[in-house]
Amino acid sequence: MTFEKICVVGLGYIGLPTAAVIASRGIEVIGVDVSKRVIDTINRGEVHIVEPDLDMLVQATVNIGKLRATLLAEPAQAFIIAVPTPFKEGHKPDLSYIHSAAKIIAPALEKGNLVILESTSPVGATEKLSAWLQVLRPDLSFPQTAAENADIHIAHCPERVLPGHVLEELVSNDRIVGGMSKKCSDLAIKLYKTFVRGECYTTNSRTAEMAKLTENSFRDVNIAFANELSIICDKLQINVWELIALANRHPRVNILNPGPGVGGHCIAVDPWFIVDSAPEEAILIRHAREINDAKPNYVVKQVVDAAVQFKKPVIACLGLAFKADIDDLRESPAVDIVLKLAQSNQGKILAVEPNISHLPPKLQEAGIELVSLKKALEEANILVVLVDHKPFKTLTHNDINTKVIMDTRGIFRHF
Ligand code: SAJ
Repeated sequence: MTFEKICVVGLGYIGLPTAAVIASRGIEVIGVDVSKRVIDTINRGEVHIVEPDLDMLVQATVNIGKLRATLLAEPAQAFIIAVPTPFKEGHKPDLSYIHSAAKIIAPALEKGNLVILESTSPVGATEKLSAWLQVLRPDLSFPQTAAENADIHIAHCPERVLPGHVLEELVSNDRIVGGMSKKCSDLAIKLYKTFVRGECYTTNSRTAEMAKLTENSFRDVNIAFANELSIICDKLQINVWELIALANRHPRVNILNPGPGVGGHCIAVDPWFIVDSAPEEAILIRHAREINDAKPNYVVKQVVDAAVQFKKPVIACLGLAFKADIDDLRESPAVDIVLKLAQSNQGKILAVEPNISHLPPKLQEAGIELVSLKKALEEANILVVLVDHKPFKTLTHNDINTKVIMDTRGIFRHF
């Protein structure tokens, strides 16, 4: 089979770049999303998210007619599902977006089609997707019953791109291809080979699901180690950045960076899927999550303690995004910290976030002001670095030396 038309469901941080990259290879791509605003934006050749070079690629592929966005799925040879998989109460995975995606693509499915689930998923989700599709399309056969002879082929191929480097990593990263049968894997590899330069490794869908969760849990556990170390160092009056730099000179030590906590919709979420599947066994993984989730409260307490020395403290928080040089505020520890500071009535709270133009309503309602870096430097007596955005890293000693500094990212570690 050669792929001439592909339908990508979910046009967010993963779906849109994937759709645009595939379209740039000359394949017709139909992007499907539930948001009319998102569809209209893309069809104008514009983007609704910040990701380096994505705007140019979307504009180019829309202009040449290879990328088009719609509300409904259309018949295609392959369907790529890239919808969110957040957690709900009790850190239980919420598969409702995958279920909705199944309902969206079901009417368009035809014999011979390939369906790929890219969303990060708890173990067993791909089999669930296949079972849902089976119920929605009883006229077609699926791999859980028909294996190699199924009408529809299904695979889990988790996305592994790093926000901020998505376009480059989409092409260069290796892929894990977890087919529900060998034929499913073979077809999925064929599709990825249209744009992936990295290797494609095949396995079954459950191992592919667990591999993705394992990668993000590995990172979470390692960040938890760094965060715990930073708290220990505060107590022992040791500069954690110097300590880590020194320890990392050992050939087999590579400690990550402490920070204000772990954010985003991946690392702060995915380990819970393992904990949910094996609650008795996932002790370290759960503990790492708890350590990282507790870090924002620790930072708030440090700032509150520092604010006592001022009659009317003005606290400028540098950065709201969950990490450097992106606009994504989802699950951001910085947002959590800024809100908690506002709620603790410490004084005036200013937020500097160069990647957004207005504050989300909950921050506005809390009385937080979005200001320029210049204004923050003029007014603040306490500076709290929450994100290591590029413009903050250019600040000099003279810019900040009259202020109390709480640097959770270590950008002023050399001053
Ligand atoms: N962080 C630290 N210290 C560090 C590294 C990160 O505090 O040393 C914090 C960041 O500031 C951020 C959070 O962790 O708040 C997560 O950032 P990240 O850069 O580690 O990861 P994400 O969430 O942007 O992307 C991760 C990546 N996974 C791994 O590196 C194992 C990416 O490859 C995945 O595709 C992505 O999750 C995903 O979609 O699952």
